Amino acid sequence: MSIEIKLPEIADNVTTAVVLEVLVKKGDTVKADDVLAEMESDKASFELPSEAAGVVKEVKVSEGQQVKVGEVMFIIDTEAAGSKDEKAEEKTPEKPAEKPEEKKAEEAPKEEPKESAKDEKPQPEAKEEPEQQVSYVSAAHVPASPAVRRLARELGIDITQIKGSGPNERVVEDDVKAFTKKVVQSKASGAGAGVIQDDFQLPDFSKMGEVRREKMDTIRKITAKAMAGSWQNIPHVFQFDKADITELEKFRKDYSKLVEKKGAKLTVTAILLKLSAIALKTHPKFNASIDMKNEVIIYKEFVNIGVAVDTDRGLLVPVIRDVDKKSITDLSLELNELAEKARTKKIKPDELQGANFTISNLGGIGGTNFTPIVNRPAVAILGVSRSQIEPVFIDGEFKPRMILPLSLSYDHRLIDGADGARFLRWLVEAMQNPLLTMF
Ligand code: CAO
Repeated sequence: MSIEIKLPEIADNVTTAVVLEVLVKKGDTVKADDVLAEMESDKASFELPSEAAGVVKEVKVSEGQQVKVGEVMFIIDTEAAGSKDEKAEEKTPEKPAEKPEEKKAEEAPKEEPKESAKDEKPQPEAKEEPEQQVSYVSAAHVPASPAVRRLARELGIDITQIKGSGPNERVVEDDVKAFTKKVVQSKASGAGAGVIQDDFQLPDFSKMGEVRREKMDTIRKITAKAMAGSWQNIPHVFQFDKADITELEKFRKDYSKLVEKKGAKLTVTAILLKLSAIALKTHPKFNASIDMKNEVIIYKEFVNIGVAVDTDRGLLVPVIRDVDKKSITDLSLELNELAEKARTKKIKPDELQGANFTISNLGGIGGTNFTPIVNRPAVAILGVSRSQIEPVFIDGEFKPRMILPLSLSYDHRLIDGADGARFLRWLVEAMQNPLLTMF
């Protein structure tokens, strides 16, 4: 049997209400009194509960829509599979009907999301952010009044991240305020990307065709926040150049056996690590961070470089420390080891922290150029694309040369255009003639 859930009478002279949030989707199993939507009228905000257990057969409203009293908002199929044992389920709350995301949370040990949030972050500063904890609980299942939910929503806070201090862990107004304060302080201290809520209203894609919804995993959440934080805060400039690496490639092939004997490959990334370290030493602004709060530039005497690694779980940035003090062979070995650890989930949190500069090499995959986003608190990142043979006009004729496209993305608050061009040119010339690095 199907029942219609309509907008009930709200108060005298109130004939409509606006849908603030739809908390269920077609196919969801609900229990009696589960909240289907959050509503707001002229007089108050309130929750719209389901009158019976069942499966959501139809969602007839969308967020922001104005609904009239008596208008049908949801249709619940009370006989659909999963809804039959409604009474039994209600009496045994320790075994609630599972939603896919809740199942996932149960399969993993409780502490794991927190751990992996620390383990897997590509941004060192992410560790202090209270909002980085992962929750698989949907907002509808967090006990809180509509007014508190609305406050959280208005402040851009994900209510599932807040531990309630009220009875049965109910989230109260003070919890939302305290959590918001923590986030703001963490952001103001430069500790992280903060809660970046994208309030873009998505259309209902299910009206256009079949869709599949998947919970973001930890790395995706952290990457999304870190990248959005960088993009919103850093005025990026992108500089492009090309290096003729014909001679360097000959050298790399001739000497790769030396490195192979020690157990790693001599790749262009390892060579770029070494050359970038020297470039950072000779161009200190690129080895710096900006403290905007105190209007200070922090120049670093050490040279730690992050290398973007493509893993099954997404982008990770292991950091190689004191690159300037290591040989290319040692750097090849360490890069190999860290990339392997990142790909096999063995990377430790401190191995993902503290990069002064980043190298992102997509050349193994392809592409002619790209513009990577600066990895805060660093101020620049090098993008490396695929090298290929190109005709170059030398001494009156075209000659086939191996050309490597490079891009440099940098923070224009600290680095001027001429600095950016000089830095990248220095790297290009160093690749073409490494002896120059000794001047
Ligand atoms: N141009 C042409 N070929 C390249 C190249 C380039 N720029 N860079 C690497 N290659 C080749 C290598 O020579 C190697 O070829 P062989 O298999 O014939 O020896 C092959 O591509 C694979 O290289 P590799 O990946 O094993 O080694 P690497 O040291 O060059 O790169 C790493 C290591 C970790 C940077 C890389 O594996 C990787 O994960 N890259 C993706 C980085 C990424 O996702 N960036 C985007 C982040 S968002 O900014």
